[in-house]
Amino acid sequence: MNELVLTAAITGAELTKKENPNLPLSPAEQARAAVDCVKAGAAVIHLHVRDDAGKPSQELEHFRRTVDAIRAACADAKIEVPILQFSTGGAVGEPMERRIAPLSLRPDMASFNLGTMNFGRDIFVNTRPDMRSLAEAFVKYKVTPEFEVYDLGHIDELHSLIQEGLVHAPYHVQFVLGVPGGARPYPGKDETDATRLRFLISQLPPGSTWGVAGVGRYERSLAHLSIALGGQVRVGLEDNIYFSKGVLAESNAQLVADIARHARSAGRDAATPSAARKILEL
Ligand code: KMH
Ligand code: ZN
Repeated sequence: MNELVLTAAITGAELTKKENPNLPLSPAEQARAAVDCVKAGAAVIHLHVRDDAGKPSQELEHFRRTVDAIRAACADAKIEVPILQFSTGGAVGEPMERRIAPLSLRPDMASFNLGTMNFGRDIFVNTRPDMRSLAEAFVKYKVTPEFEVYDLGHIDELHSLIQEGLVHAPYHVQFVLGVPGGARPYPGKDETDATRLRFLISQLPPGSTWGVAGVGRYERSLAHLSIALGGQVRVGLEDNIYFSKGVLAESNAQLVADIARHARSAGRDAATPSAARKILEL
């Protein structure tokens, strides 16, 4: 089977070290985490950054310093620089113009969220006009989007954007499943999850690549399902702070290594960053 593109979502915007002290926040911590994840099999780093107080930030300077730190750490470790995928989701409540701004740094990829939704106790706002401004910025800065799909209607929105000529191939879709307010897996009902995932895949634009990010306790089971169905996988502390029930993950790399090991036993080696660039048509 094809190689597995593993994405590590190393930091996120909603968590603090209170929930997991191993969450990387500073540029140096994020750089170390990125290197360790690449060594463990990750090809893509999904990146949120923080300010000096550890608060979520969409400031250009905060992205720039983390990117520089990751590049330098990869050079020191003599490893390939991973595909860097900036978040344009930011933190709940961040206005769209601030979320768009980092695209001007022209990262390899960036996330593109496809609809307003309940997000735990919050509302994650992505209005239709905002999404159209976001699409224009992706075209302007020539950044490849990763479309974040939390529910069926988000795929419909992707089709609308394509029909309006606002987004263009390649289409890479991340199914983020398990957010309270979005589509959720059925614990213990693997067949139901497989049926639902197969249906979501069947609705994608032709030629799309896709992966699954299972949130919280669904991370591992959905990763295994995606591997079995030929998809890609995202794991990391942004999505899940535990390694197993009640046991905090020691690092992002621990979560990546666990999935890479499983993938290998299922006949899929983890793709290197350059192999992943080919698979994702970057
Ligand atoms: N922080 C979440 C509200 C993304 O990175 O594009 C949204 C998020 C998605 O993390
Ligand atoms: Zn994110």
